[in-house]
Amino acid sequence: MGTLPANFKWGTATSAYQIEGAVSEDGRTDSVWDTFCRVPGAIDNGEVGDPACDHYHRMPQDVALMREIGLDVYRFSLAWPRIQPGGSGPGNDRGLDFYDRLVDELLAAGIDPWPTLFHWDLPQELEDAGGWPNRDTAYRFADYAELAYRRLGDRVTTWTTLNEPSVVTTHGYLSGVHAPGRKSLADAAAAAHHQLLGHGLAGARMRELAAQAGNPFELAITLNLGPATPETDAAEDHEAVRRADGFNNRLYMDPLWHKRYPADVVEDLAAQGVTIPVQDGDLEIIGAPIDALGINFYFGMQLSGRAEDGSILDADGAPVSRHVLQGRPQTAMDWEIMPDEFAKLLSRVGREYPGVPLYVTENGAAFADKPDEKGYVHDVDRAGYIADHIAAVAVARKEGADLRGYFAWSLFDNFEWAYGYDKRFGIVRVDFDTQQRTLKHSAHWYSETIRRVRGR
Ligand code: IFM
Repeated sequence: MGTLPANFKWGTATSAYQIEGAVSEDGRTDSVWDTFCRVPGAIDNGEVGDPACDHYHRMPQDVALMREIGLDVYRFSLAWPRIQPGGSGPGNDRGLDFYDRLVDELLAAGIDPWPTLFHWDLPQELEDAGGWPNRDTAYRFADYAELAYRRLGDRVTTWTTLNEPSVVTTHGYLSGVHAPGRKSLADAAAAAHHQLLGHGLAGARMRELAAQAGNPFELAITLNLGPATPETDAAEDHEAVRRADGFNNRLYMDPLWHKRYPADVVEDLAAQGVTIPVQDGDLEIIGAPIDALGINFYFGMQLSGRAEDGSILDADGAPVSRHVLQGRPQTAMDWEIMPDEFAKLLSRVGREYPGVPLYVTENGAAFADKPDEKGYVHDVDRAGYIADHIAAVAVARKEGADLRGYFAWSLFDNFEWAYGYDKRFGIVRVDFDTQQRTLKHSAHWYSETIRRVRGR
């Protein structure tokens, strides 16, 4: 699998809404996902994120499992509506207490806590006030970050602001397949900008508090970057790739690195009557230095700029971007498996956006697991997927990308958003009837790999 250094950081990742359950306990209020789950037909089988993995009540035993696997890092997210019910006002001590205990439990187990402030569970009240398309949400986010930082900042040394803002933009506000289920390009563009602004404001606020307290920390953001390749050398296929790369990748990377939005994306949006609502000073705030970039990767797409009938414009007059399968093996999400594209993507980030350490903060696969009578899953497919992607990390490092860690998605089978519980990404199986946890073959394999690379 290539060469990785002994100090490479190994972890797993989860998110609050996908594992915690206890959605109405200890003062937590609804997030947009609680609301979305009540929309008939929004989630497969009408499932909801409660009790999910019941992690809220089983946290100590879950941390013990992480210790058994031998993780260096546990990446999790904080639930905004648990810490600041309703999305404004004072912190909720009972919600904060949970994360306080989690951080202590992790540190006692020798595991580095990596909280993410926002992994999609926006307080419903903020969505009612306009959600991420409303500029005020960015300021509310900084206030919430302060509450979290004040409680945990003495022990947490890496803070991630956002997880995958592009998914919130495209799935939450453009296609509407995720909460809050809106469908508007103008809202999507505003949501993208205000998430980035929230990132910048929250980072600045936490840096200020850290300086006062003498507690330095590393600031990170996690983006899911998807490589796109043209189906043929035709100009329209290259154009489809440019648009996808622009809207999904460069729309986030360029303001963070270069304090500007990519001119071609701004033009694409203008052609559809949409402007990114940037105000004076925003890009300075967004482009303030970060200490780490988290990259989430699952698949890339081969694109054609022509519809099957050969036309280059769709019914609304917009340019066609058609996903064309390459005939590669697929996961249970129907995502084609392409570790070679992952290596290229990581090398590209290292080359085009240098100067910041990189971490793979999510990578993994759902497969149709077949547990035996004891709940054990011999998932050689998942272990193979992870092995091939770790090998891609080693390739990219060789080509100069400053990759320092790999976190498998996910520690547990969990609530996979609009797919409910059917798509299992865990290296640990969760029996959702009994909440029994069972390490899969992939967890044992991961554990052995970590110990081998670490040299102990
Ligand atoms: O489950 C999600 C996670 O919440 C964000 N990244 C992708 C994962 C798999 O779809």
